[in-house]
Formats: sequence, C-alpha cells, structure tokens
Amino acid sequence: MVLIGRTLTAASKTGSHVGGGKFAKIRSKFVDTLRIYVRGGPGGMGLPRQSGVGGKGGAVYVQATHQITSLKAVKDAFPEKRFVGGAGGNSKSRKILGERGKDVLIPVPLGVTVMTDNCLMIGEVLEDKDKLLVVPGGEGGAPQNGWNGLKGKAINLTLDLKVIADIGLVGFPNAGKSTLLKAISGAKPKIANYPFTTMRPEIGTIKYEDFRQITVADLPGLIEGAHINIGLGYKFLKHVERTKLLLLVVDINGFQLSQKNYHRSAIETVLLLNKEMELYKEDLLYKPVVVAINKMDTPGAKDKVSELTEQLHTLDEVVKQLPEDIRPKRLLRFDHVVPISADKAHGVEKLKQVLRSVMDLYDDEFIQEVNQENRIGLKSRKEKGIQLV
Ligand SMILES: Nc1nc2c(ncn2[C@@H]2O[C@H](COP(=O)(O)OP(=O)(O)OP(=O)(O)O)[C@@H](O)[C@H]2O)c(=O)[nH]1
Ligand SMILES: [Mg+2]
Repeated sequence: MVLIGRTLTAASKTGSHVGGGKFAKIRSKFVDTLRIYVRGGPGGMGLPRQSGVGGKGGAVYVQATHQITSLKAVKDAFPEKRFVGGAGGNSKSRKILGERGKDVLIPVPLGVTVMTDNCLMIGEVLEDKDKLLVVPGGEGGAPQNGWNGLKGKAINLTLDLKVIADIGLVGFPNAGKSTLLKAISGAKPKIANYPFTTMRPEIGTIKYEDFRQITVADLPGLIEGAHINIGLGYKFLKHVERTKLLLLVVDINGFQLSQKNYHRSAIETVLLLNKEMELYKEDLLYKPVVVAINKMDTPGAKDKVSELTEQLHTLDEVVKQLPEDIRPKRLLRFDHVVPISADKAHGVEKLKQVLRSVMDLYDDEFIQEVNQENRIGLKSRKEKGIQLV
C-alpha cells in the first residue's frame, strides 16, 4: 500500500499548477466576505433660545433574513456598499424636540459575523431577524455639545459569512457530494464529471416522515494543500465550523486532479482531508463524523470497500506508516461508515437514517460542549456511551 507518496502539501508534481494562477480568479469571484462603509446619521441642531434638543441621527444595523442566502446578493443590491443613517431633525419652535433620524437596516444572510478593520468582532447574526447595532447615530444638539448636533461615527466593516447547517459535506472534488445532496434532499445542485463543479456552499434539507428536518451544506471540494490556498483554497473550510456533523464523502476509486498530479487512493483522501482540517482548525476534528463511501456501483468497488472499511476502523495503525512530519496529530473518529451509490440512490435511505440517529444522539447542548470545550469532546463522547468505531 502506497500512502501519500511525498508530502501532504505536495499537491501536484508541478506545484504551482494547482495553486495560485489557475484558481485565483475563481476564488476571487466568490463573495463570502464583503467590506462596507457605515456611518451614523448626524444629530439635528438644538434651539438654545427655547432649550430645544436636536433629534438623534439614525443608526445603522445589520439584520439577518432568510430571504438572502449570499453576501453577493447584498453586494448586488447595494453596489456602493455605503450605508448612512438618516439625519436627525433640527429643533424648531413648532417642534421643539427634533425628529430622530431614520435607522438603516442592512439585510444579510444568516451566519454573518461583523468585524472592524482591526479584526475586532462587533457581533454576529445567526437567526432570522437577529439585529445587530453596528454604528449609532450622532447625538442631537443639546447644552452639553453647545447645541450643535454631533456627526455620526464612520467606520469600515467586514461582513463575513459562514453558512449554518446541521451537516457539512466534506470531500475531495468529484467525490459525489452534490450528487448525494440531490439524492437526500430536494436541492438541485450542479453535478458534473470534473473537479470544482461546486463553487459556493449550497444548502439542502433532508425531510423525515415525522417532519424532522436536517439541513445539509454542500461545499466545494477540498484538495491537499487547501490550507495554503491550493485548489479553491481554505476559505470554504470555515463553513464547516458551524455544522454539527461532518459527512465525509469518499470516492472508492480515489482521486486524481490531472495527469500531472498524484493519484490518491480513497484512504489517502481521508487522511489528507483529516490533515487539511487539522491545519485549518483542529477543533473541527472533534465533531462527529459519518463517512459515505461513494460510487459503489463502479467496477471493483466491492473488492476495495472491505479493505477501506478496515483501514477506517484502524486509522491509528494506518497513519503509523506515514512519515511523522505529515502524520495528522489528531485523527477523525468515525461514528459510522456507510457504502453508497449516490448516483443510483443505493444506500442513501440507510445513510439518511444513520445521519438522523447521530444527530439525535448529539443533542444541541452536547454539540456546543464539543465545539466550545473541545478538550473534553472525545472523553465525554465516550462517557455518553457513543460508539466510536
Ligand atoms: N458511477 C458513479 N458516479 C457517480 C456517483 N455519484 C456521483 N457520480 C458522478 O461523479 C461526478 C461528480 O459528481 P458531483 O456530485 O458533481 O461531485 P462533487 O463531489 O460535488 O464535486 P465538486 O463539486 O467538484 O467538489 C459526476 O459525474 C457524477 O455523476 C455514483 O454513485 N456512481
Ligand atoms: Mg459539487
């Protein structure tokens, strides 16, 4: 058995071929961060003669809405990316208390984090209608400011989207993630026989007979070196952060990007995904994982699957054969391994039930514990009697 060959980051024999140039353009087209300018509205003038106070300027808020699913939609709707609160009304003898300036609401998808240029996090909006104040309006003219309304504060902000779904599909390109999403949910993602068909996360929903619904995020394929921006890069890994369960989709035949690249066997793709996630954020490895071994309808698949299942069950032993410097420090633990043929919908019903059972087992509270206090993750998984293969 050949494991990995050279190094994990040696994605291709030619190195730069898959890295910068070819995919940089595609990567840059994908909007999942957006820089915006926001300014609070100016406060209205006071009226010293009659002790009249000017109206406060309008504030700017970010508000999550189900109706928007990407930051590109925000960019398209507001190409100038400028959001300024309305001016507060001046105090007049007829209307002694100046009118409040109009607030501005920036509609964004669920899962947006708002940050300043110094990477200071202002907050995040995760649920529908969550509203976050990003900049207040200026105070109206009053005795303490010499009756002159104050200007609103102006700042540049970065909106950063991480999709929210119960399950994240993780796998090499062409493994059949989108085909599987289509088979288990009502979604209609693009499917094609070439790598990097999926360019942005797409969410589908699995519906069960008892009306339970589980959301699944189809993500772009990852290849070795993703953490140093090879292929479509690491930016998609962040979307895995907010999922509760990882569904690894593995092509039983492995993966080869092109003639110039190494062929990776199925077990190598699993180890490479393990390493990429570890290099991106080790916490990801504490999430429960289900493996779908796909393309079981292809010639020779049945012979290969028992060896692969054995390897997945004894990953500790398998990695001992790897050179130490490229060995994952922490190994994924697989809760279930399910052979499927996403294309023919074989094994898909069983997979749906398995996903359901794992999701039910990991109640929300427990998932949070795993995510936040990941140090005790595996230990408490064992304590809760969850089977680790
Ligand atoms: N024989 C066979 N082919 C499959 C199966 N599942 C998917 N495919 C094919 O594999 C190719 C890739 O499928 P996709 O679903 O687009 O793969 P993906 O993992 O989403 O790929 P990226 O979006 O590029 O990461 C397509 O030609 C599919 O028809 C399967 O179970 N058996
Ligand atoms: Mg796809």
